Amino acid sequence: MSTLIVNHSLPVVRRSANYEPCIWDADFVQTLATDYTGERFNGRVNELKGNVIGMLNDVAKPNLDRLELIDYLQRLGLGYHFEQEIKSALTKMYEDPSYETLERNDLHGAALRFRLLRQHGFNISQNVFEYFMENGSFKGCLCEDAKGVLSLYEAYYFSSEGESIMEDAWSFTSKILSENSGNIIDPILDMKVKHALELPLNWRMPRLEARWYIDLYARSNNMIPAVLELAKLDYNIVQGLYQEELKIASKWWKKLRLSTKLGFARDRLVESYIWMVGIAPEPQFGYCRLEAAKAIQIISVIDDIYDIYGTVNELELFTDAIERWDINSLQPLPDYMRTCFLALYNFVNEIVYHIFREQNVDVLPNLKKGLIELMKCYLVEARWYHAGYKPTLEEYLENGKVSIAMPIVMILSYICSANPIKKEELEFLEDMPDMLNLSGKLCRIIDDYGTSSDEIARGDVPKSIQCHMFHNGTSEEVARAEMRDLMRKKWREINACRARDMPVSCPCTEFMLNCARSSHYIYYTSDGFAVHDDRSKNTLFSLIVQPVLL
Ligand code: LA6
Ligand code: MN
Ligand code: MN
Ligand code: MN
Ligand code: MN
Repeated sequence: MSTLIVNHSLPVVRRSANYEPCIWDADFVQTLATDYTGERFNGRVNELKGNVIGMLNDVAKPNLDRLELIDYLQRLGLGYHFEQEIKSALTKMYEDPSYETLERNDLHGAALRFRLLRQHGFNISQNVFEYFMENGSFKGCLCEDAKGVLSLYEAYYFSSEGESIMEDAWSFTSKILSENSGNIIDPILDMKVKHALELPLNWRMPRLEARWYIDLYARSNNMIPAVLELAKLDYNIVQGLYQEELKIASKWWKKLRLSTKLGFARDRLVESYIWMVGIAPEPQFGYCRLEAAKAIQIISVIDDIYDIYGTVNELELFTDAIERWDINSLQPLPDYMRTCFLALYNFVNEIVYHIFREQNVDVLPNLKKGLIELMKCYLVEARWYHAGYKPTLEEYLENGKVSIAMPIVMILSYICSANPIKKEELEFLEDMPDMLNLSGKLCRIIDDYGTSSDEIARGDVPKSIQCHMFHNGTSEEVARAEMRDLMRKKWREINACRARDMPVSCPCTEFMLNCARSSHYIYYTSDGFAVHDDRSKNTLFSLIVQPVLL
């Protein structure tokens, strides 16, 4: 403990990220309201749900129609209402041996069935696409079938490493789609192609995809009015829940006044909440969204301390303080760190209290452990930066998969959504299962892709792009292309892993996938978390503020 004394007499030169202030006024947040309350619309929603269940169970419907219906429901954000019906319809289609013969001339049908079955964990082989190949390549005549090619492209994103037909499918479809995008005669199909080339469906944040797809579906010629009405009502009702949660979170943040005291750090409560809408969008996860959004806000402040504001000496003291977790020994910390420690300490204790009251389970050791690991990895990066050390990409990602804060956010999400919480499940998550290991690295790569330009400019540890550039002697452009390939590769490893179900009772696999999906969106062109641009403003408006017009 020799490092416990800070020499207060030396002037400390502090850096700044010059973050813009928060643009979402807390008073504005309190004005959010909706006409679409559950009480008012439940009757109509149940009626429409009944209609849709009838359609899903209608065995007289051609298989392709039922597959498309499932796809529409999921894209419209309605999948969670019909989990059982969807599973049983897909099981029948999976077990029906006549299916493959039927779809030999229909690339769209074959690819759609492949994608939906894979998504729901069925073991369907890539060989279903052999009928569309000759001499080892996809048939040239398929170029005319833009709809089929698009479906095959989307199906690729559900494939695993080593599936060579699917890798061919990707080269084939992405080439044809980029060549034809903008010139496809059917305007709806053309929009879908452009959208898919930006980000494929499997990489998209579900709620935003639902909002986008509602408008598109409304203009489709095979649109089913009951499905559209249900999608709009459900979107608006769930938006009302988000508004109430965000109001609670915003009041808490305003009252805490941590950003007044620590003016150098990001003040991004609303953006933190958007992260959680991305990760756990379904209505039943309200407590999880609320608490994990608060956690992301506090963690961003701490990240700014480690990245920018703190000296290495102070950061060592803070890391020690987190390890001790003792409010009786905060004297060595500078004031700003004491404030931050106390905010984190109280926040964690409040969750620990809540869970203990409800479930008689003590989650303090788990939350503490996750936070200690995060701080240690933050400290490693700070030391690397201040020593001018350049890690290899592999070494960097081993640390970066934790410093992205995904493990702690996932453990917290489990704690705030599982009931009952099980010790063995918590331990399983803490041991960094493959899914978390892979998605942690993936999220780190995606975050670096969007944030490292600003980070390097203000001074930071080499991020994944720079690690690759340094150790391979490449340009930034080449390194970026390499990182895009690495994202696809990591996703294919994740897909293989996803087929083996996680032995955890809350939808943690889905949270992890959604975390990567949200990262793709948030960091698509820039740092959409820290920087305000039209894109991030529109995102907030469509997710939280504006209902869909009925
Ligand atoms: C990322 O910012 C940040 F602060 C987070 C809290 C990410 C949220 C993570 C989730 C939801 P930054 P760094 C898992 O790009 O310094 O500053 O690690 O993170 O690159
Ligand atoms: Mn940072
Ligand atoms: Mn950092
Ligand atoms: Mn850093
Ligand atoms: Mn970053």
